[in-house]
Amino acid sequence: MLLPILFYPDKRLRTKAVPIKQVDDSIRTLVKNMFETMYDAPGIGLAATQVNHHIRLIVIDVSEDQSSPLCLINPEIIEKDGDLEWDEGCLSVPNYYECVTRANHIKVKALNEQGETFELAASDLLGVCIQHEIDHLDGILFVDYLSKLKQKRLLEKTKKAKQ
Ligand code: GNR
Ligand code: NI
Repeated sequence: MLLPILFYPDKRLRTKAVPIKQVDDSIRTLVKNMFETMYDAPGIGLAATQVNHHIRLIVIDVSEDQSSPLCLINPEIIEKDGDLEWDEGCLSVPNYYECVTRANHIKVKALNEQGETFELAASDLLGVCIQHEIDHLDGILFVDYLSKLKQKRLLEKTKKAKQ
């Protein structure tokens, strides 16, 4: 089932997501629908926040052929190192791309769809994407890192597009 995506500047994108207590079938159904929505968009990541579920769950696939689905529940960055600039986009901010500086190497700890803990080392696009998605769970958008002037221009552009 495709889920509707929230668009900037929707205030619900600012909600802080709560940890998932139990990884059950209702969570697994949401994961399935989030993958479907992400692949359909198409995007390389999707946070539950973006589909108006305010729980700590993200799905990612940075491959070109949908071969590397990754689901992270209650993700936590436990190590960060180095700097990396990347031209980022967001399904909640359509047709807008800007360069953001992130950590280049991260180690993340999370639960999988079975509720088991795992750790993952990530860098480059995968690392950027994980950091972008965890930000969503904290109500943060990549545009928050841009200058006030760029944010003002984006808001004006967004208002124009709506009319
Ligand atoms: O599809 C997406 N592409 C992307 C490109 C560069 C940096 C981050 C991303 S994530 C984005 C999908 C999305 O909005 N996830 O929240
Ligand atoms: Ni996004």
